[in-house]
Amino acid sequence: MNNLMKKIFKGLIGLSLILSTAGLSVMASSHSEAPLIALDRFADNTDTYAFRSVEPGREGFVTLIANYIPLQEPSGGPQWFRWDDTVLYEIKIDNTGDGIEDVTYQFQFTTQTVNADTVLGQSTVNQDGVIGSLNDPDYNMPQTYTVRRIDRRSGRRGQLIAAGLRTPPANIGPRVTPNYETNLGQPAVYPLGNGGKVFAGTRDEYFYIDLGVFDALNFRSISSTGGIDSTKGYNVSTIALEVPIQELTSTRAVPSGPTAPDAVIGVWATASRRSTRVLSAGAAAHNGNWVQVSRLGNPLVNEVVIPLGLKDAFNAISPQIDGTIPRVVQAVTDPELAHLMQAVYGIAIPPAPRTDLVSIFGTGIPVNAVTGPNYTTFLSDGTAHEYLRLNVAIPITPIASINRLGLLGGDVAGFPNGRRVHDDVTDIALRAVAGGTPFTPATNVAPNNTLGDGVSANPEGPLLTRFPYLLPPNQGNQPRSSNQTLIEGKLHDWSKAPVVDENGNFVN
Ligand SMILES: [Ca+2]
Ligand SMILES: [Ca+2]
Ligand SMILES: [Ca+2]
Repeated sequence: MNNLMKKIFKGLIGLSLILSTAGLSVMASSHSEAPLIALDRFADNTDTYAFRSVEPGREGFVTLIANYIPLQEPSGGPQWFRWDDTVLYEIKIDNTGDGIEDVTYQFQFTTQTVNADTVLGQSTVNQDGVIGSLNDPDYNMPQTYTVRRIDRRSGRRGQLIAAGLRTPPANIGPRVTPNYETNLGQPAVYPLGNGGKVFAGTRDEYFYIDLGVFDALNFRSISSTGGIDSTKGYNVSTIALEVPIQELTSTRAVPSGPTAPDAVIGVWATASRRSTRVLSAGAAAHNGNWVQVSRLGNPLVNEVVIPLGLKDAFNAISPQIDGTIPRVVQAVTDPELAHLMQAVYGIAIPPAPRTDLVSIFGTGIPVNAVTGPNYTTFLSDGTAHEYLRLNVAIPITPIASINRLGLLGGDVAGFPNGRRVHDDVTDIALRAVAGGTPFTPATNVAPNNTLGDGVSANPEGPLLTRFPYLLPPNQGNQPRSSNQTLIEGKLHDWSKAPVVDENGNFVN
């Protein structure tokens, strides 16, 4: 443990002892106020991403992606999935290390109804029954949204940076939504006044994982192949935002280099609901203050690190107070998952306290001998705050050279430097928790450093090479349960990995 890490760790423990009473009261109030997010999927964060844009020519921008509403069955009509008009969706950036957001982007949606006198929902036959564009009258329940930017230093005043933007409908099928990506997907990418872009709509779930992890680590495989993607064929709702680097840093400038004091930003996403919902016959009124019900920074933290009794509370709190809750700190310094790995796989794990994990998830990685003088993700006021940390001065890795294992694969532009959509965070997290990294040399041996869930690619195909990167949504007329389905006139065998082109058309 170097001196800096010692100091941070002492700070964590000290704070947690002093403030343990405050931590407990947070738990109690959240138990009585926060709904269980599993019962509230329209406000459920699934993944958060933050990376310097890898689309050619866009290195001066950061792409922020917040996904919500998990495991969407593409054929779930006639309403399909849409954004919840009563939820406040937000992406937050801390650039000073205190765990408090300095820049916030807010997204709010409004659903219109063109023709209420139809048995159908999102689409109907108002004209010819084909939704050929975002403004087509057959798009019967279009949603529009606003984007607001709040800057803490300018007095928390919200600035409206876009309004009236239409979201695309669901990918209903080739009859109602033909040429989906050309007609509806790409037209829903809007330019912003700051030179950036924004998109909000349904996409293919790119977070591939074999959910055998929840069956006591009962993976079909514990390496890079041999698993089955549990999210195959499902969609997710994506907010993607691209903004200039200088809009996010503490100096409001492009940092001079990776070790400059303004080079690292912290990123997380949240969902909030009004505190009161009043039901009456056929209607619901939403009033009161916004209450945060979901939060997501680093992947898999709330799933596999935070203990069950704290999961709802963790969803409701700000990163500002993470380090003040002893049980949250302990969950990271001595994670249960590591002990489970030790028992199931019979492997040695690093001893607690896991300062390696505290730095990855809670404080950022300081400059060190392993990653060299030009690498750091450190951003902390001395206390742990859990969110993604992106060093915006580390150069991008061109798409063709990206390694899915990020830093562990020698690709310093990837996780845990922010999180790219390309990063296989399941394998990275399994190896990190098992101590299979250069930060814990004694356990950086097989199988600790070769662990994986057996899924290393998205079965629907590789990412787009342009914003919003995620693939078009899977079509509603292809039930995901059957092994052989007719897709755009061709019999498709789901047991083989399908490949789609950038228009969402299957090419095999
Ligand atoms: Ca801050
Ligand atoms: Ca997928
Ligand atoms: Ca994997």
